[in-house]
Amino acid sequence: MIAGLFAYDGVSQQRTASLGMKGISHPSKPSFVDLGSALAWAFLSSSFILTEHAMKTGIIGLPQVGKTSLFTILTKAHLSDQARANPREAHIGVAKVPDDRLDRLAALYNPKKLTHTSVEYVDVGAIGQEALKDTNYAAHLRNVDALAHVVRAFDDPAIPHVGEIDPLRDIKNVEFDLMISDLGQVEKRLERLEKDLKKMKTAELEKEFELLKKAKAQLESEKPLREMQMTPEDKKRIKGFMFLSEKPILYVLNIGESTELGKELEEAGNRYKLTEIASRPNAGATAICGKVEAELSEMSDADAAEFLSSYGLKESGLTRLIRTTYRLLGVISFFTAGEDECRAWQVPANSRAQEAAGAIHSDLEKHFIRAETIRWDQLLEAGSEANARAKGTLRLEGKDYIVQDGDVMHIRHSG
Ligand SMILES: Nc1nc2c(ncn2[C@@H]2O[C@H](COP(=O)(O)OP(=O)(O)OP(=O)(O)O)[C@@H](O)[C@H]2O)c(=O)[nH]1
Ligand SMILES: [Mg+2]
Repeated sequence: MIAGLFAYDGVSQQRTASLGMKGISHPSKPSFVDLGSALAWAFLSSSFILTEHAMKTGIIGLPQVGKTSLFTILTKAHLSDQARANPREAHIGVAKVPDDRLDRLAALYNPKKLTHTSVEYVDVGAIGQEALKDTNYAAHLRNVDALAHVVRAFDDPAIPHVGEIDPLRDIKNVEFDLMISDLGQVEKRLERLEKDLKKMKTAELEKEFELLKKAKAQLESEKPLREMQMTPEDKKRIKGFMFLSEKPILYVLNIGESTELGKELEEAGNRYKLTEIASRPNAGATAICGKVEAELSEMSDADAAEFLSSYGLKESGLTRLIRTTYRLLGVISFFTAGEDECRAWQVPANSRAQEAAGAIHSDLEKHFIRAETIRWDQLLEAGSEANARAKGTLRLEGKDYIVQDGDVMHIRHSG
């Protein structure tokens, strides 16, 4: 059976028929006619979890730099004063990834449902060597996929800060703490490995030993592990340690209010000398003004747009921050579009079309035939799938096609 469907719920109905015909029964799984439950079940299917689990970003930084304020506006969380004050408690929340391309597709299809992708943020107490010795605290950070390091650049005598405002110094201090924490772990494991290798030599243990010695040298020369060149095998080998300095990092400059905020935000990286550090492997920088973002988050969309333009801004710093985090995580979005649902799907960059189909549903991956593919802007330009097909901008791609950020895909499958 070949069916081209742009929307997910079409696919789920297709599943009903095909699974029924093959007589596969899943007593614990819902009827696939029920779309809500079908999606819930999709969340449980293994390939879905691999590709579509919300990526986690840990918000770190020195005391009183604006971490919790940023977390609150990102995730629209309502924290009690008690939760805010407790440094041992991590706050976890989800932020929708804003995507203007998806919004524009939705304007074309007018779907019943519009689904963005999301990023999960974890806000922990202030970082420091003592805090990192706390296993609970460290565990929260080890579990994230990337770090957003909030750095204070705003001046406010009422809010204490160690010394002068000096973002680069603060960044180096925090990097140092991350590296010390990793070094402790590396040394402990090396000691253990040395003992084990005396008892029994295996190729795998020797490889791990060599790799960790390399990591130790890297850390001792005060370079984070995210800058160490590694083969994919080596990466896998040390994945289990969840080293903190290995995680991609986004430096978030929290700058003060200004009437020329647009210009200030743009120039902040240069002004605070972050250009070099942000251009290193797996690193990036962005600037926000926490105060203004807090005000924006209380406004209606229309008021927010007016407010932004009065500061000479096209988009909120928050939107940019979420987008940059997404890029740093090494993921891209492709879309499915239809009258029932327009939806963004998150897959690792360089995914093949067949793998991307698996992000929607494992059955689509298994029974993949081809993907009708078009760039989001070409689809908008054509005005409809039929027009795009007539113009030849709607392509038929095979299973090995590398999905591009912004592709709209329509998976043809036999199932
Ligand atoms: N002037 C100014 N004050 C800010 C800004 N962001 C946060 N603050 C204030 O700084 C104080 C600390 O903010 P939090 O968001 O709690 O900072 P934090 O980094 O989570 O603090 P700890 O978790 O205690 O380390 C609060 O009084 C905020 O109102 C900002 O952009 N400008
Ligand atoms: Mg806090």
